[in-house]
Amino acid sequence: MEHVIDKTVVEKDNAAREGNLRRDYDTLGEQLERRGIKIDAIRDKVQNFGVAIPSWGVGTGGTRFARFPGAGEPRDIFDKIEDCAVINELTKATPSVSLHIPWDKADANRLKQAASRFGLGFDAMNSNTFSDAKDQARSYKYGSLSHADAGTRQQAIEHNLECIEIGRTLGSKALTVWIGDGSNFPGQVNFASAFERYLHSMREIYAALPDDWRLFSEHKMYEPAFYSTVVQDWGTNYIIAKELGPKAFCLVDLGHHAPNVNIEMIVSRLIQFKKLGGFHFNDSKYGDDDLDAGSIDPYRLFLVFNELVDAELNHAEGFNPAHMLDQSHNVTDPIESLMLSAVEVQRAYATALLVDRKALEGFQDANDALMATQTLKAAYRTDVEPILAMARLKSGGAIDPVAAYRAAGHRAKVAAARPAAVGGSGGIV
Ligand code: LRH
Ligand code: MN
Ligand code: MN
Repeated sequence: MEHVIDKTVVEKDNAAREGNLRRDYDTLGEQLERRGIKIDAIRDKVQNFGVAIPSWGVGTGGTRFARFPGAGEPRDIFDKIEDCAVINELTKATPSVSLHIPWDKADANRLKQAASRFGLGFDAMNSNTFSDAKDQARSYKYGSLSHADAGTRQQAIEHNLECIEIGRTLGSKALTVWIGDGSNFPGQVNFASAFERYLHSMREIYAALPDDWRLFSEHKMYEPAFYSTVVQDWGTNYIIAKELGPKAFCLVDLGHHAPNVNIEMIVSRLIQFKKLGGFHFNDSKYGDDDLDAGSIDPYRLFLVFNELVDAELNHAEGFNPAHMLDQSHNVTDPIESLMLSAVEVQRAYATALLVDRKALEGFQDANDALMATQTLKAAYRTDVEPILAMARLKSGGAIDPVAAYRAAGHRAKVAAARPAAVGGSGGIV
């Protein structure tokens, strides 16, 4: 397997940190032992936990006002795959890439080869009918899968079928459909007709799914449509998954809800009714901010994982969520942000594994609200960094991914090889 980052740099950086890490790990191990938890078992679970990198996340994003490209921006999907490889080499937490078509369109066999050089696989394929591709016959300005015009709907359906075809060659097993369809003014569309047309289009896409694939529909409250959105919330999303059939599931992007919505409870409902397909992890303060996972409200991320771990330990039927990041970076190096987000997601998983579930159940049954919530807090307050770092070390990654990345001077190297990207106005979703 090829490496992008010089292994000797990582080894040197690890060597300087390993002694302290082992001491910290042993100390934490002792503490956890007192709580009846085997630290190595948690570390093993963390080691096996992966989250996919969105190909679109490794470039600098932007807002609708401006985009300020960074140095060494990936020029194409092959550079993006190389950047994804860096993230996985150092964190050992991101074994796959989630592609967006047509942004990442290239010969599928070449794509597969490029990824397998670095031992990377492909998670869900993403279709794009929220912007117009070059030379496409009909515009998505007024919608795609729910468009009033049958020809435009057909074009959007065919695009999704093409994504499935590309994904088949790549070994992907899922298609995520997010549409921007909706309206900006009351009266602009008939809610029921638009949703009916959407369902009709999705049925055709569903019918083309290979047997071992899943179809994820992703809801989002608003943006780009600001009055109504066709797939606006988890309720509508659940209806979609239910209407389509057993291979259809709901995808939860953490940034796609109204502020203060209880996302962990949505997650619980979808698990209970076997329709949780997966996640786009990120964080937000106001809307679909696409900030780094756990950067604003790490406790919420923990509470989401508390539900996921509960389902995992209870062997909830059909429970197999896809874990993906979906972020946009304006002021940080995307590789650094994505590495830290992958680590944050693992942190939420590890801390949720520490919850004393038996005690929690007892407090719930006894209506002891204070102790129940303290049981969650006791897990959340535990600093699991030594577990995460040890999992990385054992898998051949970096104890401190950002430090190793900086020591390797990777950004400067690619900046020299990749010509500067042009800035300009925004237009990111
Ligand atoms: C929409 C979204 C969706 C898209 C991605 C680029 O806001 O979250 O997942 O595919 O952003
Ligand atoms: Mn998303
Ligand atoms: Mn989004």
